[in-house]
Formats: sequence, structure tokens, C-alpha cells
Amino acid sequence: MKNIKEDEKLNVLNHSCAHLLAHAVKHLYPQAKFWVGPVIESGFYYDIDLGDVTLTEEDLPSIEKEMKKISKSDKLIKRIELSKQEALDMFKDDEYKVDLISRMDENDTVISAYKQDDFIDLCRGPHMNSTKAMKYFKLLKVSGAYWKGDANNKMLQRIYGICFENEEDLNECLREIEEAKERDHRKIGKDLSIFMSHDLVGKGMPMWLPNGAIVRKQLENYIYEKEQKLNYLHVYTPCVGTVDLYKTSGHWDHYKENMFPSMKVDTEEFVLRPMNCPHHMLIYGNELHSYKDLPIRIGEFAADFRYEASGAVKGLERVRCMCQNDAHLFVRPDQIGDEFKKVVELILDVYKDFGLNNYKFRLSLRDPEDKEKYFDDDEMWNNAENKLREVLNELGVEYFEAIGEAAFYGPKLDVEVKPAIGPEVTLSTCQLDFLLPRRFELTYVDSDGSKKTPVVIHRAILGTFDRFTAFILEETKGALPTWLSPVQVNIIPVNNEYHLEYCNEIFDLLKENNVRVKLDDREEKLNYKMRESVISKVPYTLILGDKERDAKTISYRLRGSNETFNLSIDEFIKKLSDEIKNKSL
Ligand code: TSB
Ligand code: ZN
Repeated sequence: MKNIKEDEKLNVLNHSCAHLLAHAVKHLYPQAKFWVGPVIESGFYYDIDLGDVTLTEEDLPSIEKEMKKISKSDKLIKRIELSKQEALDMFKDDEYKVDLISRMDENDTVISAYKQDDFIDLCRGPHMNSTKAMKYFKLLKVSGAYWKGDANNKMLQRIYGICFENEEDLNECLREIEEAKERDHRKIGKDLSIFMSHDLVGKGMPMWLPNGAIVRKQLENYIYEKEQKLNYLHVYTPCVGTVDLYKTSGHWDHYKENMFPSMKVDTEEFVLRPMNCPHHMLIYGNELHSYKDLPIRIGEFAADFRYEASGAVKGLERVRCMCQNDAHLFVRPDQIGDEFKKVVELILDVYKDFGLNNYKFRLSLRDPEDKEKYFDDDEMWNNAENKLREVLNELGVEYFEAIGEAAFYGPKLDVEVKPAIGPEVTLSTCQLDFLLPRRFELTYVDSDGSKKTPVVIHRAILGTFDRFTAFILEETKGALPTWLSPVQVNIIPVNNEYHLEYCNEIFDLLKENNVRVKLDDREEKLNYKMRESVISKVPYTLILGDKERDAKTISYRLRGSNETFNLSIDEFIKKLSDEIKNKSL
């Protein structure tokens, strides 16, 4: 998809289209007051105060119609430069514009407004010369947006749109938008009954439905097995900790704005934890360790709570209650390279198992100039950063470097992916940490008997089960591989009266073989049930009638195909079991 913001021509066109939108809204809703209307990557929006009126998508066509009318009338767009006082006078009835103007310094910026016919708007410009230039546009959606993004302020209405120079580009873009909507995990998640949300539970707190719970359990089992093979030690810890725990870790000072507020119980003050590191530090510290014991890898599927802005929460991708596929690796300084390599190899292995190719490695390094953000130990930083680069080069992994993006406690490697809708997010992460073990005074006894501080590697391979599920639903468009599918086989009798018994036999047999199977014995037409099943995301649809019953065989169709295959029962069970066991794609 084109990045409108970065294309100079489209940027101006879309900005002018935002004014055209405001102009039309002012005609239709004279009480409208306007906050800001910037260009974004995917077009433009305008934040508008409409008083008591709340717009819905149904209102957009009439606004578009009015925009078309103004566009056709070919009104000149004129720039006017103003002194601060003139600007304040001109917009005196609009508290939003007054707010903007009062914060401007006229010695620093030229205050300008753009006028088209009976509409004038404060704006830096530049703009197209006439309203006629905006011919190929579309309003896309409307949503609520707090003034200045602050939940304590009034909720404004944000109308999104996009504008192109010609019809083909517009249509191409609309097609891509439709495709992205179809691929959006929130839609798939609803269609396949993966998760739901409810106001009574809260924003950003999705609930996993039975189908989603199956997917999640499979993911948990999958990564648990991998980690067991790599000698991880899995633990369970509570999802709260005392404020003192987070003061010790430093989160209370550095991460508080991302945390839920604390709660008092008797004499203790608790917080819902945003991360699991402090608990794992205490588990490491529970025993004495020799240099020979390291690395020690403490893993947990751990629930965390983070305050994410209400406008940022999104399906399973960005939640306020999440479950990390977390582990903290306690290593000696000389083991950093090896252990980091194992983590990267695990990431590569997992992405290969899921057939994922659309991702990028980002190596986040410190900005050596920024002495405030990064703790000062040049040698440690340089060694660590070089080690990470070395490993990546050794593995032949492509990556890009992001200077100044490291955490204050050490460099990290993230995997960045692009969701169907919205900006990139981090999936896997692997972070080096020199500080936390010091804060918890963790040690091991070195070969010479002296006490040393271990280095910690924080890593999450699937990130969170929440975000990973969102991503995998989008990548597969809901057609999950058989091993992950909530329902693996759907059995349809050709005729309920004659074939149900045989269908039940096959159903029981598949159940015995640990296949997740459903039997569609509804009194519906065969063709209807077949069509429904084949377009659903169930990998195998069995159709069983006289022929199959008499010969003790099964006939099946694959997801999305109309071709029928016939196999003996044993052959089918073997094929299916192999496919599930091998996690075939
Ligand atoms: C890896 N302490 C480390 C841990 O040991 C940590 O918490 N790192 S993190 O902050 O980067 O989070 C780990 C992963 O959780 C991220 O890589 C991302 O994939 C996922 N994640 C972060 N925030 C959210 C969220 N709001 N919703 C869903 N997943 C999230
Ligand atoms: Zn951690």
C-alpha cells in the first residue's frame, strides 16, 4: 500500500481533501468545530466536535456527496497570512483553534489560514489551488478520539479518508483495504469464534472462546516441548507482586505509566505485574549457583497486565492482560554469545515451523552520545553489541540496526511484523540485561571461588500467545494448519437416516486417535452442509454414504477444494496422524 505521508504530491492532495471534508461537514453540521486534520500513512483524518451529534458510517455517504458538490464547484483555495491577534479574532468562536493559536509564536512561525469559498481553516499549507483537484476520494470510517489523546478530555469524532490523483489508484487502494479487513484477525477471530470481548470485563481484556483455547493450548504445548528440549526450567508465579518488588527492579521508577495502579491488602501494597523478570530473579536467588550450573533458563507462560492507551488496544494484538511466552536466561559473561545464538536459532526454527516469512529482525543499539538514557559502561556496551552482531552474521541472518532504540539496561533483538491493519508490532524479543541482576544482588560462585554477577537475557519467542495468535490468524487468513485447527475433521452423512451409524463409528475412531472431529447431523441438505464446510476453515470434510459404508472407506474434501479423495479408514487415520504429528503446513 502507498505511504501517502511520504509521497509529496499525495500528501498535499490528502491534506487539501481533509479541508474539503471539514468544509462539507460545516455545511451539513453548522455547529461543527474543528481540531486538527493531519495526513497519515493511509490518507488523512479530521477530529471534529459536533456537539451532541454522533456520526456513524451511515452518515459518510451524505458527507461525501457534499464534498463532491464543493469539489465540482471549482472553488479557489487561497492562502491568507495573519498576525497572531488577527488569527485570534478570526477564530474567536472556536475554542479549539484559539487553543492552537495561543500556543503559536508569531516571531517563529508564519500564521496562515486557507480559504475556499465560505470555509476558512487555520493551516500551514501548502494546498492544491482549487477544490476541483480532489476528485477521487473516499471516506473510510469514523471513530471517537479524545481531544489531545487524553481520556479526561472531551471525545471528538475522527473521520478518516483517502484521496488519489486518479480512479485506478483509488480503486486499487480500496481493494487493498477490503482485503486487509478480511484478513484482520478481529474479523477472523469472530468468524471462527476464537475470542470475544465484553464491556463488563473491560477494554483490552479479550476472553478466549473454546476454539481459541484449543489454538492457544496447542501453541503452549508446542513451545513448551521445544523449551524442555533446550533445558529450560518452567515455573509458575503469581501475577501480582508488591510495590517494593517493582521498586527493587526499577520498574516503579521507569515503567510506572505502563502499569495498573496499586491496591492495598492488609499491610501490603500490590500491583498487577507488567513483567515477570522480578519474580524470576527471586527464583534464581533462592539457591546458590556455581559457574558450572550456568546457563540457568527459567521459563513461564505468565500473565501480565499493562496499561495500554484505550485507543491503542486492538483485538488480541495489543491487550491489557496478556500471557507471555517468557524466559530469563542467567548466563556468565563468556556465555552471552552462545546463549544469544541459541535464542536466535530457536526463533528461526519456530518461524520455519509456522511457515512465516514476513518478518524483519531489528537490532536495537544504544546511542553512545546519549549518556542520560544509557548507563555508562562503554566497554560492556561495545562488547555486547559486537557479540550480537557477530552471532547474527555467523547465522547469516538479515537485520537492520536501530541506534538509540536499546533499552536502558542493554541491547536487544526484536522481530518486527506487519499486521493486516495498522503499524508494525514486535513479536519475538531477546534482550540483554546487565542491570537487573545487580539490583537483585544475584551472584554465582566462579571457578576461583569469587562471587560474580550473572548477565540476564530476557526472551519471548512467541512474544505473547495473544499477539502470536493474532498474527498467525492473519498470516493464514484463518486457514490454520491441521495441527492448530480447532476442528480438524467435519463428518457429513450423505443421508442421516442411512449413514449416521457409520458416521458415528468413524467419529469415535477419530476421537480415539486424538483427532478433533465434529459430526454435522443437522437436518439440512447435503449440498448446503458440504458448501458450508468447504468454505469454513476446517481442513478435512468427510462425506460418508452407501459406497463408503459398504467398502469401509472414507471420502474427503480438503478446505477450499471441490475435489474428492477416497481412502481406506486406516490410510486416512495414518495420513491425518502423520500430518498432525509433523505439524505439516
Ligand atoms: C521478554 N521482560 C521482557 C520479557 O522477559 C518483556 O516483557 N519484554 S517486552 O516488554 O518486549 O514484552 C514481550 C513481548 O510481549 C513483546 O515482544 C510483544 O510481542 C508482547 N507484547 C508486549 N505488549 C503487548 C500487548 N499489549 N499485547 C500483546 N502482546 C504484547
Ligand atoms: Zn523480562
